[in-house]
Amino acid sequence: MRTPLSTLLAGALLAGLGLTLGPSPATATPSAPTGSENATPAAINGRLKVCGVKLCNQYGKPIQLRGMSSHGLQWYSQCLTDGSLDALAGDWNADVLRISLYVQEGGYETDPRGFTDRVHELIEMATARGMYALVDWHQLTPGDPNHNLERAKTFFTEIAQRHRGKTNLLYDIANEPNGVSWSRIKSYAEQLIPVVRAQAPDTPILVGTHGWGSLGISDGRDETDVVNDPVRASNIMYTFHFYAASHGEEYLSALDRASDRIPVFVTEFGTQEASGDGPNDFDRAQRYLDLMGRKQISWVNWNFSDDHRTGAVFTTGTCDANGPWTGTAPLKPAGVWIRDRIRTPDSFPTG
Ligand code: IDC
Repeated sequence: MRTPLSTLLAGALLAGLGLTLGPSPATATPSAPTGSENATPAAINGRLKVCGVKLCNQYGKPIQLRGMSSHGLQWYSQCLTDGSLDALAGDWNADVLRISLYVQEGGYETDPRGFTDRVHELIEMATARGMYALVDWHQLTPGDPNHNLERAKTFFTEIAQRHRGKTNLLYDIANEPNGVSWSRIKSYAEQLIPVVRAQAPDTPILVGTHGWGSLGISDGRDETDVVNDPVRASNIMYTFHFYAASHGEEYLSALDRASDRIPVFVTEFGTQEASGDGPNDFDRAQRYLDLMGRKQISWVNWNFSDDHRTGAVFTTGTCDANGPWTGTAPLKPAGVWIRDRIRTPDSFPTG
């Protein structure tokens, strides 16, 4: 059970009055008191839509999704099991699972059929647990997404077609463009988006920004490249990634400025260094979380695996042993910290 029934009933009454319960934006606006088994983030919020610079639920109310990204499926698929996803949905109370499909480095390009099938399967597993499924086309090396445009068209056409009846999908079409200008990324997005929309006209699409998803900051540029030359498509958001121990004030203020002007979704962040390893900077990570809570910026943390690095939430060996998955016992410090912040409702009022 995700939400006590009394909270649900109260929430439904408030929702009817156009009010929300404050604490947990993504779960605070029930459509009807349908019983606790249906009180999942995806059931409550339904089809999402970009509204101004925010992400809104089926009632047009701004919400914030919080959840976890998988590690690369080619390496850590064994961390995504019935048990681990039960824990993510039921113990962590996550709203969203990001399914990280690397294209290179032993990923999609080596076995398009096998990886596409695995993504289908993971979408079904997230859906069965009432979570949103954020499908991440994890291009990284090479950094120009155009390199994989034809592959992306093939992949997303099948994904969008197969899951067109679902209301819980989000597509992240370029993980971290790097070494490439914003105008080239925009051109990629404008070629791919119509292909996806032909199958799934209403699914929000997330577009990676230049400089490894830094809104250009890591390239010595900034968000004005995007603000002044946005992708010509509706129902899209732009992504921002940060690693708290590496990315300081300049990145924080870019996120703050940009999110006033364009819809931003933080599809990946870590509490440690950009390597996904090294010491955690929980203080700075909390500043980002406070900002994102205040502005209802959705976020997804990297990563739900037992990789040896500090940014993988589970201790090494957890996945091969198939758990245990719940509670804090199997978690590294970053895992304990992020689980708390996914579980615990924001203290910020919504709306
Ligand atoms: C890292 C993985 C590591 C892998 C490396 C290269 O943890 O196992 O060898 O990628 O593929 C990102 C990327 C994400 C990175 C992560 C941590 O999106 O793929 O994962 N990171 O370095 N951007 C900033 C950090």
